[in-house]
Amino acid sequence: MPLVAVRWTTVLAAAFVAVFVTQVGTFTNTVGVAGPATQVIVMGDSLAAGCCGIPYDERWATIFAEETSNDLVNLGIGGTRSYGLVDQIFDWPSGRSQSQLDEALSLLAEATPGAVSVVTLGIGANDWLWLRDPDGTFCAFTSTPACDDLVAQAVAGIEVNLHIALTELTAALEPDTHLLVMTYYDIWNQDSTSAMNNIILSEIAEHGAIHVDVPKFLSGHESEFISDDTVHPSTEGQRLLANIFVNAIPPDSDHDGLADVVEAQLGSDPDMADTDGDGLEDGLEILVYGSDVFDPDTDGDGCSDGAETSDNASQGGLRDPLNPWDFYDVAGFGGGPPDGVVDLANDLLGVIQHYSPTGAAPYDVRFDRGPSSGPNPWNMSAPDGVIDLPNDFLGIVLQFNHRCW
Ligand SMILES: [Ca+2]
Ligand SMILES: [Ca+2]
Ligand SMILES: [Ca+2]
Ligand SMILES: [Ca+2]
Repeated sequence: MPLVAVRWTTVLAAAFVAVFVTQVGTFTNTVGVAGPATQVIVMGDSLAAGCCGIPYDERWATIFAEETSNDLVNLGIGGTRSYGLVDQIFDWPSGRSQSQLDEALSLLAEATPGAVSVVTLGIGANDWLWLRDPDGTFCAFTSTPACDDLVAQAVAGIEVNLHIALTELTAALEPDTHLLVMTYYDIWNQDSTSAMNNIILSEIAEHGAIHVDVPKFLSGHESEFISDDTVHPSTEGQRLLANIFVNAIPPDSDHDGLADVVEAQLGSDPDMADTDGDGLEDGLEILVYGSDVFDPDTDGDGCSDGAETSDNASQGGLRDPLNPWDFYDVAGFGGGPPDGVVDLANDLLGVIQHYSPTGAAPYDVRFDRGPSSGPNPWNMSAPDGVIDLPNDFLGIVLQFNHRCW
């Protein structure tokens, strides 16, 4: 899977998320959450339970509960599978006497009316993630005929167990309790993940649950949001997941991944998925890229946010909508403003004309870029004061003829 070249800094991401969370924090009292007595019940595996060195307060479930003003009841169990959800009693280390599903059903049966505001469920990935075929091949990495059979069986098992879980949960829920069910970002084996997600989607539809579309936001951005273990979200990923879950609470009239109440806070159009018409949906702009939902070209480099985040490099893609230096279009015909194409006469010859590795005249900042900050050579950084061979001449040659508007 190609990684989209987004290279926003951690500082920028953190600053942006802080702003966003402040905004969602103000909406939580408007979604029918009736004060601190309500609960969210979180069910699932290690994605729900949290793991791998992420502190409790920084896990998505904790943040989600806080942002929706709910008390958290986290039933998640690391490593569990869909049959474990339904059948398995984890008496160690959790000391439980019921399966995770039965525990949730007990809580729902005992709850006073209105006490449970949201139930979330994420299950399935472990069913196939650790499968090995008889030769010891790790099926998550390699497709072999034996692995394909094993994965197919695992996916069929997910269907059976998810069907049981959703049937019993929906029967136990009050009508206004939100049941949020997530689909999975691709971890290793894309076909297996797709097969599993298709099962999950059909079960969601059958039971009238709410789809939490995690892959829509996370797939292609693994390098930003997945931790070094290659499976679990990093601290940034946990916050992203929390925001995705918060925004899945309906209504989201235009299905762009931002709840109507959040769009009301932002001022974006709740009935238009792409408020500024730049080809990038509002949810992706806000939750993933940190770009401006009102400005089609957030960084003002002449290339739209939608084009920069596409995977077509020659049309301006594989760039960063927050980096104004990664589309090396300098001057239009006759030396006017940028004309949307990195061409010979205006751009490449301009760099050659101003070539001056010692920083002497004729320096012109328009023809200067800093070194690439990767992953592609055209992902260049701010002017570094010299118009030289590696950053500028090669930098512009390697995006020669790229065009974007
Ligand atoms: Ca929306
Ligand atoms: Ca947009
Ligand atoms: Ca731009
Ligand atoms: Ca840019």
